[in-house]
Amino acid sequence: MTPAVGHDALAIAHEFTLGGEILSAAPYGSGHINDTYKVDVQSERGPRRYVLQRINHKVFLRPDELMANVERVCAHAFTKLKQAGTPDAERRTLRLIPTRHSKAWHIDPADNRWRCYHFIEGATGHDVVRSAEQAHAAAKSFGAFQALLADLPGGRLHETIPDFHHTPSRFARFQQALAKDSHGRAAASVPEIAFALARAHEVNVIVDALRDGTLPERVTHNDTKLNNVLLDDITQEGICVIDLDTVMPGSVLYDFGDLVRTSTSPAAEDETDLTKVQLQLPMFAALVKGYLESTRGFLTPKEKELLPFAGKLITFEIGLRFLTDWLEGDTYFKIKRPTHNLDRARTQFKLVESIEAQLPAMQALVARA
Ligand code: ADP
Ligand code: GN1
Ligand code: MG
Repeated sequence: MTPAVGHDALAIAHEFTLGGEILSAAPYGSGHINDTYKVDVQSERGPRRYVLQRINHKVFLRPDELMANVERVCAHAFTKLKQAGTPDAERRTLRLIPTRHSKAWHIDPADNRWRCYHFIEGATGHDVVRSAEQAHAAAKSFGAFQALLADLPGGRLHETIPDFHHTPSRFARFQQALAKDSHGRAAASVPEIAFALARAHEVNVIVDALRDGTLPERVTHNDTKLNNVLLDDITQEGICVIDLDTVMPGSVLYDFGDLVRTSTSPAAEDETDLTKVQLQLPMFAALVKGYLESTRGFLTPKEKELLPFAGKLITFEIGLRFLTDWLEGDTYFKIKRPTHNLDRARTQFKLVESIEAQLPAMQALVARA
């Protein structure tokens, strides 16, 4: 999908109760799915910033259910932080700004759904990990997020994307894309296709264990890449988990796994110099430490044992999704260059190889933790 342009974000911003003169609305962030804008407002109390987002309704087919989830999750997290006396609770969870009609989201004439959040100031989402402190902070935050939602009232959340982390379904979709080869691209990705096909036997591990009850279903984030947690610019502490669109029932293993994918390699997700792509064991150690600090109270032995494998499985799954999107003609992830999805698939698969080579060391590290 090429980045969307042409939405009048400035006009949409006026639909929300921003309490001041709206000065500008400019594209913001590096997410692959939604259209995000930073909105600058001059209020009586000084300058204020907000985040305005158009929900990608080609990806999220039931945006109203998605927003119902987001409202519940934000309200629960904020209430619990307040009850715990957390001093800066306002900065530690996303908070929705109501529309002029007191709704949590706005529907424009073209049927797009828009929502607006307070801007989390003084914190940044990083695309590439720079230090073990950052890895530790990110894992601790996502673990704390899972702990915070363990007692979410109101029943099961909606599945905003059914089978989102059903790796065997992702594999089947890849096989269909390969069989169809609708854009004649398979010939340009022979090694990547072979890499994927050689790993078919491992895709069932987590979904099978969820189905037979060996692993518990919990409320999980499901998109825990490093840039979906904002780290304090001064202390590097994890401040706020963002991108709540895929918060739904799942396995904590996919959450931990995506931290391994995005917070252990010194290279970007789309790095084309594959010699730079590798799992750095000290970063993995920092992830394990941070994650266990928040989750020790509820994690089962089986969940703990599978943490290293989860890093490999989700890196493979996301690589598979990039490769599938490449074969299908780039209809899902935003791209900035023609081979962007193929480049991303190659990077993920290189990281899978690096994880495979270090799996025993990772397992030993978790066993000692
Ligand atoms: P996507 O689903 O497209 O990844 P995100 O919700 O992750 O969208 O938002 C995209 C980017 O916008 C984030 O990576 C982050 O940098 C920034 N962002 C999102 N929400 C906020 C917020 N409330 N305060 C500050 N920055 C934010
Ligand atoms: C997307 O929205 P964003 O950019 O945080 C994707 C994730 C992928 C990720 C890969 C809803 O995340 O599943 O892991 O790209 N989100 C959705 O970078 O598909
Ligand atoms: Mg994001």
